[in-house]
Amino acid sequence: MALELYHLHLSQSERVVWLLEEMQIPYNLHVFKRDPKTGLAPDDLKAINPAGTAPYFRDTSVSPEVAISESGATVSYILSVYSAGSNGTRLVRTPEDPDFATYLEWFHYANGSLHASISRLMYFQFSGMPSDSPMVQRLRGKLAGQLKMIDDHLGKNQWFAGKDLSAADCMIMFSLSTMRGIYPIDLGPYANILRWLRDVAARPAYRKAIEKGDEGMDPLIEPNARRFTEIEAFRGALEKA
Ligand SMILES: N[C@@H](CCC(=O)N[C@@H](CS)C(=O)NCC(=O)O)C(=O)O
Repeated sequence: MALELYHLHLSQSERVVWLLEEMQIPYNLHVFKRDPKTGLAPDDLKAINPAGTAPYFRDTSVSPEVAISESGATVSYILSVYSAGSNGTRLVRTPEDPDFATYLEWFHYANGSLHASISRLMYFQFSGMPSDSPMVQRLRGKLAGQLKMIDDHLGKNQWFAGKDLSAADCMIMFSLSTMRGIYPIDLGPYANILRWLRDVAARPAYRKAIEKGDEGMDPLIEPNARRFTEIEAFRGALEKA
């Protein structure tokens, strides 16, 4: 097996690093740092991935080789082809599992709804749009509703798809942790989300993923997480946020 994962520092490709660490599947990790000025992918990553983003994933053990540049598709591919991982960890749910529909819903909620809301707000923040503008207020209200719904769910379930960790947790984690270094969100009112963040950060595989991909950065699990002001393009907006 030759799995190649191209990961961008402080980015949603951490989802795939974490998944592979949980499943203990051998892979080669190629880490790229964000451009310190623009915060975007560096040219050497853009030269490898035509989409210019991370994650970028290749499975060279099959012919023709597989190449994917969407995190959700990469996670689904790994789960379909290597389902149980080398240590038997089963992070996928199938129609026979009682939590199958819940799993699917949260898996897709990660990028389809939660990250979509946060990244829209992030672009407004970068554009300098005042935080009291009607559009920002409206989106913030929507995000607060989403966080409340997640918090209620995690009040009744230890993990997103019930009592065990699943790939739905791997998909959601980035938006509620590392992403807050780019778009700050106060999670103080959401005790169940904070409990879940602590549970994730206590997992050796998650720690290992962050250690390998983000140079041992402390996971962003506090109610008010640190901000990535070391990146010039983020600094101005983050200092005002
Ligand atoms: N929907 C894609 C998003 C990929 C994406 O936009 N990745 C960001 C990192 S969070 C990136 O590579 N940004 C660098 C750039 O756009 O130059 C996924 O889930 O993989």
